[in-house]
Amino acid sequence: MTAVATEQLIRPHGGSLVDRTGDAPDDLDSLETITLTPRELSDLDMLACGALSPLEGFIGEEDYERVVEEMRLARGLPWALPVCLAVDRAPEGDQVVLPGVARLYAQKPRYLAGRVTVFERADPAFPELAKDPAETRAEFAERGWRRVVGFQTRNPIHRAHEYLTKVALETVDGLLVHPLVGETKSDDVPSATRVECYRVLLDSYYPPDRVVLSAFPAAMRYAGPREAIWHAICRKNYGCSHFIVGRDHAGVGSYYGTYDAQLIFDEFEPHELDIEPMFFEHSFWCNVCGSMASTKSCPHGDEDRVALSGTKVREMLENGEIPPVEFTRPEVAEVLIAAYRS
Ligand code: ADX
Repeated sequence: MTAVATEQLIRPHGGSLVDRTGDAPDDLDSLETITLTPRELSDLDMLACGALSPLEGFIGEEDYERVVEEMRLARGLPWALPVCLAVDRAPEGDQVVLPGVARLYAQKPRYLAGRVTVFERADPAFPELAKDPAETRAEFAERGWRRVVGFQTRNPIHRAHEYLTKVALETVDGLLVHPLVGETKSDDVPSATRVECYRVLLDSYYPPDRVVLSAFPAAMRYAGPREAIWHAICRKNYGCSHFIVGRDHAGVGSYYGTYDAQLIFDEFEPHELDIEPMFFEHSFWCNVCGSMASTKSCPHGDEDRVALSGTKVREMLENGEIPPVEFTRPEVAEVLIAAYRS
């Protein structure tokens, strides 16, 4: 494929990529300091590099209310989750310094709004996988990709994930595997182990000239449907024209309906989000088909289907048992077992 201009890629949300990196103010030492939670620190970093375009800072009351009630910013643009900075009290001055990280979760009573200027980016968890939206866009253009599908995940990659990404890849130019590496709940598999899983799977089973692996610095909110919209908008900023939404995207337990995160896309007019969601039914391995499938493509019954739950797999790994190949590739299972042993 021949290179394309970055202008030929999908446009960022709101029209242009925000860049809130800049120089430190001269009076830095005299400013009041506010400590951030890991989630706020992830948001700050994404504000800096334009991953949250068109946001230029933590949102204020007008945006907050419209986002919560209507999934829109005050200016009318779709936006699904508040990006807020909670504080105990209003600061004295109109500028503050934001250092990380407080492991403190008490709900603070106020939100501090305003533009940010980031003069020192947080150290990325995986430096070799850290790519800002401008960098993924440049890479897609260089590779000649215009139609790029983004894949969000917070789990070790299993056969269903592989199926979704490969089916999607059949219809577009390239795939961005974009695992979330910000804060997750404590029983999710740590990002270092997951990143190892993504690497071994991509090395053995994906064509390197069709896939980019990069880390998505966000923290999980477990906000299900709204998070699916938010994830899609962020990936649009990274240059993705398509975004995969499968079963219970960004869900937790059985709190949301299995396909709520797909249905919510109907609340926007066609092309308002611009990025195209690619919806997938619950997929599984079918012994009779001898392949991955979903109820859309497989006529067989439950007795022929392998749909292991995450809990069941965790139990197997804890006992040192290798999950069946129908669920996890052996290369990935080895990484997981080694991680559980250590
Ligand atoms: S998530 O919190 O990032 O959504 P996970 O990493 O499990 O969790 O899922 C990544 C993506 O794959 C999501 O779009 C999810 O809906 C989809 N997905 C995961 N498992 C399946 C499955 N068995 N069938 C269909 N889609 C799935």
